[in-house]
Amino acid sequence: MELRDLGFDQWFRDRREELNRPDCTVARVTAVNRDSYLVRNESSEVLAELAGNFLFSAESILDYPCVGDWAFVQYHNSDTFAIIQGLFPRKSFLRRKTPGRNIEYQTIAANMDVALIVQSCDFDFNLRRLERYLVMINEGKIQPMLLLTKSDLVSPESIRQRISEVRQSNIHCMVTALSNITGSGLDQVRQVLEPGKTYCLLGSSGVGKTTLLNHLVGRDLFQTNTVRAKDGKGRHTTARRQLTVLDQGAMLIDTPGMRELGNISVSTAIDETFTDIQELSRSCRFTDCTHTTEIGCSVLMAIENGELSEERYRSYLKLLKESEYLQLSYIEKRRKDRKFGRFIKSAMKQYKKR
Ligand SMILES: Nc1nc2c(ncn2[C@@H]2O[C@H](COP(=O)(O)OP(=O)(O)OP(=O)(O)O)[C@@H](O)[C@H]2O)c(=O)[nH]1
Ligand SMILES: [Mg+2]
Ligand SMILES: [Zn+2]
Repeated sequence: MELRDLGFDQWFRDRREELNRPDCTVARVTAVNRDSYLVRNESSEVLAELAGNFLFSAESILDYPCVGDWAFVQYHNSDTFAIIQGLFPRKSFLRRKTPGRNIEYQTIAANMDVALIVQSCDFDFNLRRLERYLVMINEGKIQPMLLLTKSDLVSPESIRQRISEVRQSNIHCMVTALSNITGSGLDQVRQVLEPGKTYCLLGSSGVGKTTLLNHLVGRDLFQTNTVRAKDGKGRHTTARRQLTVLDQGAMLIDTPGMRELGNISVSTAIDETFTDIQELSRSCRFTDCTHTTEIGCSVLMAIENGELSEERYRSYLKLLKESEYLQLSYIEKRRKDRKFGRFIKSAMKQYKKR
């Protein structure tokens, strides 16, 4: 095995030249634990920790290693242990807002080529959620693919129906229905997976991500768990993100089922962060008050009489605007981006004419 087989392509080789760390070798982060990591190179996979100066210079959570990252490492104890000295820039990455009141992000995985969105054909199928995944994946510059699992639990007609709903929503990524029980559709997935490329399984708990991975590995390497019968909800069995190299050469990152996507909960997080404004807005005259121009808006009145600082109000509006953009559907967002692109173009033309 060579580093190239683990995804270390020309782009990373160029970065290696630029970064010039002759004191280190290169390895890929394959798992993230609470405060240790697994890193893998041409010959082995070993436990690793962060160098002290790494901890010192990290400014945000996004600076810490995540699964899929390429790292500069130093090996110790006859290559049985490694210290991570630094990270390569990420060619692509997925992030989401961390649960809780702070508006902070968390990296899910880095340097993957394709994100496999997994929804089950029965309880879990949901177009809105699918669009939100697509927004996140689109932002990460990653190619999406949709896997509809548990096809054994619904009729062929209902599978066709689901796929046509996807198409009607103008979503054009590749879609495959599969069953981990009967094995139908698994060959199609195997054919898609290219050696040297990295794939990431994303989706709710209990949809069968790990079961699929075990099928592709060829044995029950990772733990799976039954779902609740009444609503098909999973039990959050997979607890850490881990990269597995398949015998056929593709790499698959399994992730814990997501309760919420960051961009779904941004507006809730904003309300939680600005409880004072939330409180005030209850006595606005209109229930759908945007607190910008309305008559009888208690938020505007509170600014007027000095109860609420203008600065806080501004940062509230700014975050709200951002979250509105995040909550646009994938399609709307693309449209908006294009519109904005055209706007810039025509503005540049006007400018040049002058
Ligand atoms: N009928 C049916 N059951 C499936 C299928 N795929 C997975 N299951 C079952 O669904 C349950 C959950 O599967 P997991 O693979 O643990 O789900 P997961 O997506 O990894 O869940 P988390 O690790 O919690 O995120 C297990 O009992 C599986 O046997 C399928 O295609 N058909
Ligand atoms: Mg799992
Ligand atoms: Zn108002």
